[in-house]
Amino acid sequence: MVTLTIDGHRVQAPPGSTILEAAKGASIRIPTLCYLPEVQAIGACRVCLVEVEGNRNLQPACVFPVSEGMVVHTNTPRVRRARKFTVEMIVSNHPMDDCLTCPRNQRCELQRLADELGIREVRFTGEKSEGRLDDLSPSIVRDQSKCILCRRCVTVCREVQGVAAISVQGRGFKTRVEPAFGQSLHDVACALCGQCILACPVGALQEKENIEEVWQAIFDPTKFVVVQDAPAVRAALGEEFGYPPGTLVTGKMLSAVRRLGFNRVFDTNFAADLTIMEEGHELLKRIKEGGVLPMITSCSPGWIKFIEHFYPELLPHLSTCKSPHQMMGALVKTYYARKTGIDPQDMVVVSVMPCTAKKFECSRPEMNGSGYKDVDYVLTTRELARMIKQAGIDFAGLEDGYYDDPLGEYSGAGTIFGATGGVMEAALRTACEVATGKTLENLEFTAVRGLEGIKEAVVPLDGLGELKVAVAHGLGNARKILEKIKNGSAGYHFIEIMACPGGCVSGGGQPLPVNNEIRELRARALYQEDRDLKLRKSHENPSIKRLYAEFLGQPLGEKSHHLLHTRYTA
Ligand code: HC0
Ligand code: SF4
Repeated sequence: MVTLTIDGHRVQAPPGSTILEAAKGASIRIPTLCYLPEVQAIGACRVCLVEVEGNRNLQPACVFPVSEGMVVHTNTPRVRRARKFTVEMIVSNHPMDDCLTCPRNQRCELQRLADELGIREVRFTGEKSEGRLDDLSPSIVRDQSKCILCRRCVTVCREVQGVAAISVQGRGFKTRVEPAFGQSLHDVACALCGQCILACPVGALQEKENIEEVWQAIFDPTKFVVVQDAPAVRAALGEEFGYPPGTLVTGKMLSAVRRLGFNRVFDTNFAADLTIMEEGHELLKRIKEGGVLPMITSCSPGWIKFIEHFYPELLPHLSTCKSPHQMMGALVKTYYARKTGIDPQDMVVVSVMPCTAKKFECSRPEMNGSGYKDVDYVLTTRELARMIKQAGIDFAGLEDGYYDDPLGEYSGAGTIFGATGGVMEAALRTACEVATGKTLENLEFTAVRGLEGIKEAVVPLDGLGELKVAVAHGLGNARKILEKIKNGSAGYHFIEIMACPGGCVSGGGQPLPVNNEIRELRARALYQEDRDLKLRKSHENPSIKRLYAEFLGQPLGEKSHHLLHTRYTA
């Protein structure tokens, strides 16, 4: 360990740590702006400047390494002046008239910094950067006028997602972060994953809101409005209401959506169980009949958009299953409509998702198996929280609510879909039992859990050989696996790919902030729910069995083919 002194306190830190990390360990908070934990430390914004004895210039704490005997001061008049000046300059070029109407109002890192540094006036006026609003994509709105050029979004998009849809263009007051040639995000190879939104410290990147359309549907007496919520929403929604990350708020969420005025509340987890039935059988069929292998999961629409843009030649590897919430939409407007006699034309299906790409997915032409738009609107977890606040609902005071039949019963396998490796684990629980006809002794496939970028496992199929599987999360890791498939070195049968690092628990529509610690806490909540449930395998879900008996017939049957499967052709 290295011993140093920070603000008069003796601090120990592992060799190679930065001053910022060492200070954090000693409960000293150094402000940052361009710094993005686990991804970017470039020392560019100069907000984390500190005095290091023996150095004439102030040094950026996020990149400056600790050394034995070092003496650091984080709160001197010189440091305070320098930080304040930097933030004042940024604020002077920011459209402050927009703060009250900005979706990041009260959650903005620049606002917080200006407050913490005691900025009470803006001394610098003059030329300002010009900003353009790009709201052409169905998922993401970019408001260039609010961008502070911290480059966090650029780094995440390029380094983590391996997409590089946005970059720094121009110089001086004409410097802009945007797609090449000033194009819209809608027109470039953007996955719409929303990871750039999570990285943005201000309101320059946001989801495209659909809140008003949903309120209109709710208040329209001629509409029957159904809501479904994704597995990962319940593990994060509470954070918007002050609960610690990793608090499961399923019960309160259900009461809240009912109070908002939705007519029925169904669970995407149910549809996740259904996906496993279809996908598990598809995998076994491909193995038996010599179909295209490895088969890759198809439930993350950011991932679908990525493969369409960058590896269209590998599209036949995708499972033909639609994503669970799209399956749910198709079932609500057919199976449930028939059961209840409600005209599907009068139905509005709303999905609450941790995902921004799902807003794009629901408007794809493939997604109308019911003869109507299967899912009408997608709200992010953040948008649901906004609606709950707009309606004046005291979230913490709510009793636990319930899901409606017949599309609300779910297994633990459906729940864990929300964490990276969860779809794989759920599929293995079913595929192993269906293939061997034997009951699994250990349901927990821990090799596919956790935040390692690419995970692999070999699962014995009791006398029938073995299943080789891999799991990747984050599009940068997806690219590595796809390259292996292309060069023939991927000997897998089945691969799970999720666009977002950590899986849906840290999708682009989830509450802020997101980091690895929070990813783990949210995932842990889902694994805990799985452990607490009696029903832990998709194929044992009684409502799924009833759905097949009453309506679908069998997995991969004619009706399933029509409603639940599609082929992406780019
Ligand atoms: Fe996911 Fe899903 S698990 S993509 O990650 O498959 O968004 O939570 O809803 O549809 O179920 C997101 C999360 C879903 C879907 C499910 C899948
Ligand atoms: Fe990059 Fe994803 Fe943002 Fe598109 S949505 S710009 S792919 S980070």
